[in-house]
Amino acid sequence: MSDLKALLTQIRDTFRTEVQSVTTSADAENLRVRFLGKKGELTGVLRGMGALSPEERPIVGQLANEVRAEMESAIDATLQQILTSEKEAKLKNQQIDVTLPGKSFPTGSRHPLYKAIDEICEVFLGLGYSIAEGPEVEYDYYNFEKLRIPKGHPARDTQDTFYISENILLRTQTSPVQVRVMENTKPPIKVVCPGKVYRSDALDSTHSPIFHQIEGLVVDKGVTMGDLVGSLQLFARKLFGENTKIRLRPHHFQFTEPSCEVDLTCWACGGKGCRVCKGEGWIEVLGAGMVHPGVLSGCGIDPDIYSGFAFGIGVERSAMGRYGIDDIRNLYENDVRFLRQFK
Ligand code: 2U9
Repeated sequence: MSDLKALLTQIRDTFRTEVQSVTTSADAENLRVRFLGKKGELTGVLRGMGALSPEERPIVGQLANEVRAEMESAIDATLQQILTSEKEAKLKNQQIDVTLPGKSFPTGSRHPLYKAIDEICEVFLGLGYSIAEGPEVEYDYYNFEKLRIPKGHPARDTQDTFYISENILLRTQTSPVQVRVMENTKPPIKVVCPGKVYRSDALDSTHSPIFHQIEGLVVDKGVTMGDLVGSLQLFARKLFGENTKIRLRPHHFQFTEPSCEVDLTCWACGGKGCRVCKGEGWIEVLGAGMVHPGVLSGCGIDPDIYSGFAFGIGVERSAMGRYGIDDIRNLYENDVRFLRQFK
């Protein structure tokens, strides 16, 4: 019995020394297996207890239990300590320095032409208009015929375009969208139609074979030229500022009668005359007129009951004026050094 007691004390002393040098959770587990596992040192002693007399067994048993309890609680306490400090070390390593400068991700920006389209459409949405879109590859019928420009008419010369076939072409204006709206909608109608249009013009500093328009159309009972003037005045003030005035000059379009070109007081000098307006004080931005009765009836709307006005805004010209761009080609070359300025 005294042999076993001495062995137990020796195992305990060895354990006490070794537990001091445990530094990782893996060390602690190894120690547990070595002393308390199935083939561990303490288990070995307990097996030897079978040879003891019934009187000796409880005495050695009690000591063995004390040793086991001490080992278990020492390992648990050590493990707990290690886990806590391992967690602390991990947190320390993972510390986020919120004062570090962030990584910059290069982001693009909206193209100035589309910024201009958005701004203009936003104003008309605020005035109760809806937005309508339609195909860029269009029938001659919708692009010209329905707008009173039959084959051979001189008005076709100023809107020469690209033909896909004899009767299919790239639209020269967004007017065919309004024609489609009129065919399908009973008035009142109040729409703006933004989009790309095509004309076979040579590219120079002010012309491009692809450009953008926003056309508007209002059709209802009793719509007058006074409504047109009032609406365009409101639009000009909202987009260019409260002091902006408009001026109408007589003009001719096949699809409107009467027709006019519309000037705004120069946004740079307010009307005094400067470099931007070439000393005029006025800048031409859009064309407009009362929808020709022949166009209304051609789209199934009775001109004796309904009347309407229409207008067209050249987006490139508006954007160039607003942003001081002197060459239209800048808008299509997609040079980021140019585009970055409109961020
Ligand atoms: C329908 C009836 C009438 C649309 C209109 C203009 C006047 C106009 C130009 C502005 C600059 C073209 O891009 S631009 O060169 N447009 O002056 N457009 S009235 O009139 C319509 C449209 C559709 C059914």
